[in-house]
Order: sequence, then C-alpha cells, then structure tokens
Amino acid sequence: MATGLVDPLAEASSVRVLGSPMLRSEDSALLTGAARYLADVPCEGALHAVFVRSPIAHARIQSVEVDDARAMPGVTGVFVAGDMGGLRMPPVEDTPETFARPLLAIGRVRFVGEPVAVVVAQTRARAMDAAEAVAIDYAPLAPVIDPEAALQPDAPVLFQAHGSNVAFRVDEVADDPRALGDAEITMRARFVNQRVAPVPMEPNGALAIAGTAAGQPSVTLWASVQAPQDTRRIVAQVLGLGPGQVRVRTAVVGGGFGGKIPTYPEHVVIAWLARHMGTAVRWSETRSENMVAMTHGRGQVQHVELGATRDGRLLGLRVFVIQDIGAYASEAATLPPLTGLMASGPYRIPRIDFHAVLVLTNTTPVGAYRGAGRPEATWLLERALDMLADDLGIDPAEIRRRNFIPSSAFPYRTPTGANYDSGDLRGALDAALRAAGYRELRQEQASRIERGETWQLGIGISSYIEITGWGSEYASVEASEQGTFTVLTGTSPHGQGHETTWAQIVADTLGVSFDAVTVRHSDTALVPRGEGTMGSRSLQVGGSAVLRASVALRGKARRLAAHLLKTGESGVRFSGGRIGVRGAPELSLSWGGLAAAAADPSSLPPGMETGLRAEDDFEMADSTYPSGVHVAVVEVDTETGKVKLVRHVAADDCGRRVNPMLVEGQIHGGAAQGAAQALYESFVYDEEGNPLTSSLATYAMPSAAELPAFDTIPLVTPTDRNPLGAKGVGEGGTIGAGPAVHNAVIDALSHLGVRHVDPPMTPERVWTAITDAGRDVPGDRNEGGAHGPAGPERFDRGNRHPNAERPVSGRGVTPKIR
Ligand code: MCN
Repeated sequence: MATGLVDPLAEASSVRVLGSPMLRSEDSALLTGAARYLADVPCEGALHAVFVRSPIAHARIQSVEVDDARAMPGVTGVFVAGDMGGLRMPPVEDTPETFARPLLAIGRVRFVGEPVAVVVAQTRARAMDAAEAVAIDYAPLAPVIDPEAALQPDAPVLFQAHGSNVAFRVDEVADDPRALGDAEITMRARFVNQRVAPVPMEPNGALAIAGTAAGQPSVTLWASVQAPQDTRRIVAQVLGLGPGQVRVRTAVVGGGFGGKIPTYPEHVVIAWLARHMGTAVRWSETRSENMVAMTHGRGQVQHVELGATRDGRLLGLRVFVIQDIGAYASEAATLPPLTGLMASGPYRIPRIDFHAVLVLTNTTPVGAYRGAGRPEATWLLERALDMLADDLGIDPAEIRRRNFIPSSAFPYRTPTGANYDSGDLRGALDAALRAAGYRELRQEQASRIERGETWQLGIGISSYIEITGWGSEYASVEASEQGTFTVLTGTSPHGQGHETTWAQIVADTLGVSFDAVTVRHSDTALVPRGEGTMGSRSLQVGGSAVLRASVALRGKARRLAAHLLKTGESGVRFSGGRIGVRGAPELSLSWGGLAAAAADPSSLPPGMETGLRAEDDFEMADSTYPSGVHVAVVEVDTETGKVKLVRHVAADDCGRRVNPMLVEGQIHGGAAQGAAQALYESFVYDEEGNPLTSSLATYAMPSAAELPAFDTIPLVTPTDRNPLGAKGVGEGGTIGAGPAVHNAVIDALSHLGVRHVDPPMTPERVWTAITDAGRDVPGDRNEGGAHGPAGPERFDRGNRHPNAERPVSGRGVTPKIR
C-alpha cells in the first residue's frame, strides 16, 4: 500500500530524526516550571473578572441586584446581559437559532454554573467578594436532568419556542429497516455511556487587552483554547468587529481533551469588557467552576440489537442513541453522527440501522471529549459482542476473529459510509493476545473459579477502528541568515508535542539540526489560518503541510544553490547541514549564507522571489482510520466489589510513527482516560440538577497509582491518504481501553451470573451486581439477552419515545470529526 508517500528521507541527513524517539523539546520548560500558562502572562494593571453563576438548574430570573456589589472597594463594574445588549453566541454547527446561547443568562437559567453576571475589580479577591454580593432573585422551574425523562410528554421543556427537548434527530447515517431480518439470534441490551468531565490540568481562562490595530480599535485575546482561529472568528462575529480587529493567542495550554475546542461565552464577555472599559481584563476559572462550566463528554444511552448466525457471524446491528446534550446545543451535535459512522467497528456487518435523538437537559452542555462519539461506538459494539459471545458460548477472541474485516478487503466501505483505508486487525489481535499470555490467563482464571477464590480474574478484549483527520492545514518554513529555521503551523498543541515532531520533519527533510528549528503557533497575528488541534488530525494534516513546505523550501534552496555555485540542480547535495556540489566538497554553502543570498534580489535566478521561505496548505481528501486491539486484565474482589486493573496491553496502529516516544505517551495518556471512564469517573447530578461531583474531592479522577504500567505493541500499517503515511494517535488509546477494561470486569464475574454493569464500575456497583446475581434478582433493564424478550426498554426503530417524533429542526446532522 503506501502509494502516495513522499519520502522526505530520500535525500536528507545522514542522522535520521524522522521516526526517532526524540525527547520532547517542550518538556524542560514544563518540568522546571518555566513554562508560561495563561495566568502567568504578564499584564500590568489588568482588572480581574469573576462570573456570578447560577446555583439553580432551571429558573426564571426575577431580578438581579448589583448596587451593593458595585459599591464594594476596588470594584470597577458589574454587568448583566442587558448591559451587553443581550449578545448571544452564534449557533454551533448550524444548530437552530433558538438555541443560541446568551453571553450572560437572559430571563432564565438552564444549568447550574450558567453565568448570569460578571464582576470586575482591581484584584481577583475583591471581585470574588463582590460576586457574593450580587443578589439574584430566582423563581425555580421544574428541571429535567435525565435525557430519557426529558423525552417524556410531560417533561419540563427548556426552550418553549422550540416546543420539545429534542434538539434534533440523526436519521441519515444508516437507515436499514431490515437490519436484523436475517439474524438467527439477536442480542439486545441497553447501555449507559456516562457523562464525564474533561478535567484539563489548566482550567479555562482569558486575558483581553484593548488597543488599536491599523488605526482601528482592536482587542487582543489570550485564551486557553484548542482552535484560536475559530475563537477569533466567533469573538469578531459576536462583537461586530472585523477579523483584523481581533487577535487571539494562547500561552502554554495545560490540556484540553476536547473541552477547549469551543469558544465559550466567557471568552467573549472578557473581550467585550476590555473594549467597553478600554483596558485589560483577565479571568481564571477555579477548578469547581471548570467542572460545571466546561463542556462535559459522552452522555449517551444506547439501545443495541446485534444479530448473528448461530456460529457467531454478525449479520446486522441496530442502534438507537439518546444523546444528552445538556442545556444548550453545542458540539454535542457532532457526537451521535460519529457514533453512527463508526458503528461497524472493525467488523463486517452487512446491515446497520442507526438512529439518534439529541436531547436538551438542565445540565452543563455536552461537547467533544477525547474520541468524541467514536469511543461510544466502540464501547457499544464491544460490549454487545462479548454478550453475544457469552450467549453463543464462543470465546471473545474467537468471535472477533470470525468477524474482522480481512486486511485484503481494505479499502473497505461500511454500510454507514466510512471508507476505511488500511489495517490489520487479525495481526493486532494475535499480537495483543500473545503479549498478554491469553491462554495462560484463561487457565489461571479457571483455576481461581475452581478454587472459589475471593479475588477473581477477568480478561477483556476490545478491538477498534476509528476515524481521524479532516480539513486542511497551513504551514510555512523559513530559513534565516543565522542558519535557523522557523515553522509556522495552524495546529494548536496543548500537550501533544508538535514543537518536537514538526521540528523532526523539517530537520529530516532539510538535513539540518533538530535544534536549529523553532515551531511557532497559536497566534492569529502570526499564523494566517489553521483549524487547530482536535480529532487526532494534527500530524497527518498539519505535519503533512510542514513536510510539503519543507520539500518546497528544499527545492528553492536547490535552485538558488545551483545558480550561485554555477552547477546543475541535479548536482546539488544536502549534507551535514550544508548545501554543496556532488563530487566537489570545497564548493558548499551554509543555510545561513543561502538565506542571506536569498534576501538580495541581485543574487537570485530569474523569476525567484526574495526570501528563503515556502508555505503549504495540505488538504485531506479522505480521513484515515487507525485501529488496534487492547487486552485488559483485572482482579475483582468478589466480597467488596473492588477492581484492580493489573495489566493492560495496547496494540495500536497509527500508520507511520514520526516520533515513537510521543506516540507511546499518547497511548498511555489515552488508555488511562479510557480505563478511568470504565472504573472511576462519572459526572453526577441529583434530581434537582445539583452537581454532586464538581470538585476533585468528589469526582474520582485516577492518578498513576491506580493504573498499571501499560504494555504497548507498535503496529504500522501505513496509509496512502497523506504524504507522511501517518494516521492519528491522540484518541486511539482511549477508544481501545475503556471497553477492554469494562469487558474484563464483566468477564471476571460472568460465572457468578453477572451479565452487565454500566460504567463506572465502582465497588458499590460491582458488589451490588454480584449480590443481585447471587440472589437471582430478575434482570434489570441493562440485561438484554439473546434468548429472552427484549424487556421494557425494547425500542422500535427509534420511535419508542413519543416525544422523539415531535417536529424538530427539520434536518439531519452529518458527521464531522472532533
Ligand atoms: N504522532 C506521531 N506519529 C503518528 C501520529 C502522531 O508521531 N503516526 C505524534 C504527533 O506528532 C503528535 C502526537 O503524536 O505529537 C499526537 O498527534 P495526533 O494523533 O495527530 O493528534 P493531535 O496532535 O491532533 O492531538 C489531538 C488529540 C486529541 S483529539 C485529544 S482529545 C487529546 C490528545 O490529542 N488531548 C490531549 N492528546 C492530548 N495530550 C495531552 N497532553 N493533552 C490533551 O489535552
């Protein structure tokens, strides 16, 4: 395969840096505390903003009394929506205008944490004190927290003008009424893929500085975001400014995990305040603010029916998803379409029927979170497959092997419209099982069961294929007279290590020192365009643009050197950081010397522009599809329900690896997040919509101490869809790990009669499941079964909920990768 690859190494340095596990150049500043995050950006005299947030999930705002707060020492202003002309955010992803979120609440609050007013003061402490003095009179309204309850005809409706809590439906991805028509056996289940919080190390924040640009009033907004160009577009649009009047920059961004893709109303408020007050205003979220104000992830209820032959060959899949989108339509609009697109997983499933409703609830808006719709697809399929295997008495590894799309069948188009490029799932499964010692583990499991041991062993397998890369990305590479190189990129890293990998690509292509390359990003005044970092797109789109710009720069250098050294272009050689003539070592130029010559029009060959610089916009014609197999091994204490993840093997294939060490790091971090969702994390509300997990004392985020050392197996099936032959890796670890850990826990307990437990599998849930199974409690609603009736949650092609049929936006949502 790998047909369209450009080999940047064809004529490059003797020391190969592309493909080497180089240490991250970012890390010394991060580890020594020298790195500058948003709150560290110096800005003399900046005022401090603090938001007054709703403590109630659903209420009418009767009045907001700000006089006491305004009179407090050091307070320079207190503002409500009316002071800002009732400005609203633009609808996200073409969602209906009805849902456009106000910058500050207008008339009604719809979730705990929604900003209602903003206080500005000389210090943060004074602003916090004054925020306490803002008196808001709320008339509580009945809230709706559970997305299934929100579908009931008598549920409180969040947007009266819309008339229903169904924001929209997804019906176009795969509509096959006969999906299960040929099945000899059908496994049915209802799964909850719970709501989680992204918890980036650095919470949200902004610093806006009013000024002038080209004689016009302008604002510079420092924000902790993943897509600065998008933030600039939105801020300019809401404030009625031209793009030239808004500059967006980031400092070092301490993680995002999807939660920093959106531009938040708070960002726009800070920019508005700076302009309105003619000064600089800064805002930094507290952790508990972050837990309720930053978008959450997942939040799906999944009704799944998987049909097969009696020997375990998959024939059809039918899925109905109820997506909780929270209080405003946001990035969540992109999630179910991706779940649908990836519903076939790495298997041949001839027929698929997928429908979803996206439902408003009085909770924090839901958005992209590491994997964004794809982990949900893998999770439902991998659980359903294990349950089917259990019904049929087939080994979980064997049922997967029987259904994998063979390598020879790639490129492969699924019934949901995905166009898989390449992969070797069978190879990945074999490698992962071998590394885990699958046969021995099964023997050990059997003997623990036989001995009736308290700590039982569980082995979980998850195979996945996911989709990465979309759109286009910008890059430029320029050589200086000092012999250094500057890369501008439209990607916006926030922990991924682009400064290292982009420098590797340039160093390798030009045959120069890695240390001579500087990568600059995330400043809209410096980088003309770019879509940012999300969807594991950056290397394949942004890195490919860097590669192509480097190749173009090498071409220009070759032509100029040939002209200066009076030789043919084919005689020019790049070696040891210099540009010389083949067979004439005395004739050579340094890159700095060449850059100096390029600045002088009289030195240039006819038609060549000054400057030793090249740029590129690389556009993906189609996405890439990384894949892999994870095997998790757990021990479960059957007396207390405690689960220990004791081993985790991850065999991931992200095509060609530019920096294997970074790839490993991404898989470790990703797998930790997947395991965390399976075992620990869950964002929980009470019935009134009060968040119960809005601090790190109550939200169970694991640390390294709870996790094993991950065993990673590097697999490489290149793709021909970009010149690097690379696929994304930023999310694969999360997608593979969650269901593997989940399956392992159920595997440890299935001999006790436990069939399914929704994540997170806390000791309480696991213990309850064991106890109920022991008492022979009739199956709860999570227990589907190949043999029994579908139970109360059986659905009829998405029409089960009467409210789901109410007229909605009148259009479907098509997949876009986040
Ligand atoms: N890489 C490589 N070879 C490959 C693929 C990737 O060497 N074949 C390297 C890349 O050069 C890059 C890193 O691995 O340094 C990740 O690349 P890629 O898969 O292109 O993903 P992105 O850079 O676009 O990162 C986005 C992805 C997503 S969607 C989430 S969510 C996520 C993640 O990255 N959030 C993160 N990893 C994170 N890591 C940190 N530390 N913090 C986050 O918030």
